[in-house]
Amino acid sequence: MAITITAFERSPDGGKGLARDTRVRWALEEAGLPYDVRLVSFQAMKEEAHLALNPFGQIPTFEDGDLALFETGAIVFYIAERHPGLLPEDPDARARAITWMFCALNTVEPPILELIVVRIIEADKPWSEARMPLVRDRIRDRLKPLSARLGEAEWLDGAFSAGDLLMVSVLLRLRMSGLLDEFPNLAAYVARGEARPAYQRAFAAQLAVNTAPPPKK
Ligand code: GTB
Repeated sequence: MAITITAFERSPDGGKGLARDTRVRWALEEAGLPYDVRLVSFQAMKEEAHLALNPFGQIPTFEDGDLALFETGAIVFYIAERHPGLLPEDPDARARAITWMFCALNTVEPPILELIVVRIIEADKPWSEARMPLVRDRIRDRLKPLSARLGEAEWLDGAFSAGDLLMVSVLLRLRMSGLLDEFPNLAAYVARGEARPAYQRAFAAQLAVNTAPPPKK
């Protein structure tokens, strides 16, 4: 039975690939797995059928036969564990790659999400402008050690892994901020991730959805 994921009927980013279904699409493409996409409106995401898949009414969700998953990190991990190409065979190298997956989502992404809160969600609040330099510095506090660890290496720990997939996906959100350009090796790392054919296919698939004429109601 084909894998089915959910994605925004229309992503607020208009197809820049920033919604989290792109991460799942990318993992599926790296693993060479075909998949179907069920597009959901903001309203449908809060209805019973979708809440049964994700109690928080969010995308992406993932269905593989009788198994239904939510949380992008868990979905990418599920794919990576069962299909070659996203996690090394060697147990220690595998554990390190998984560490980078958690690092991307738990250590690097949170301050980046704060940037989006300040820039978009709280843009009209009186404290928003004053908070921005602090938020940008907190992101730099994460990028500096990450940049130092990556050095001139191609990927974070040997061959490309699910750790790189998630880290690149997280860093991609910084593009508009200019922060990535302060760390040329990280900018090059993100560019290497984006250049992968699997990422290109994932990006094109979500772009096609978001630039298609709106469905006739
Ligand atoms: N921890 C969960 C996971 O990793 O799967 C978080 C899932 C999540 O945040 N989903 C978002 C969602 O469904 C979409 S990706 N939001 C709707 C809601 O909560 O009602 C976050 C996102 C949304 C939009 C943009 N954008 O337009 O740039 C980027 C990222």
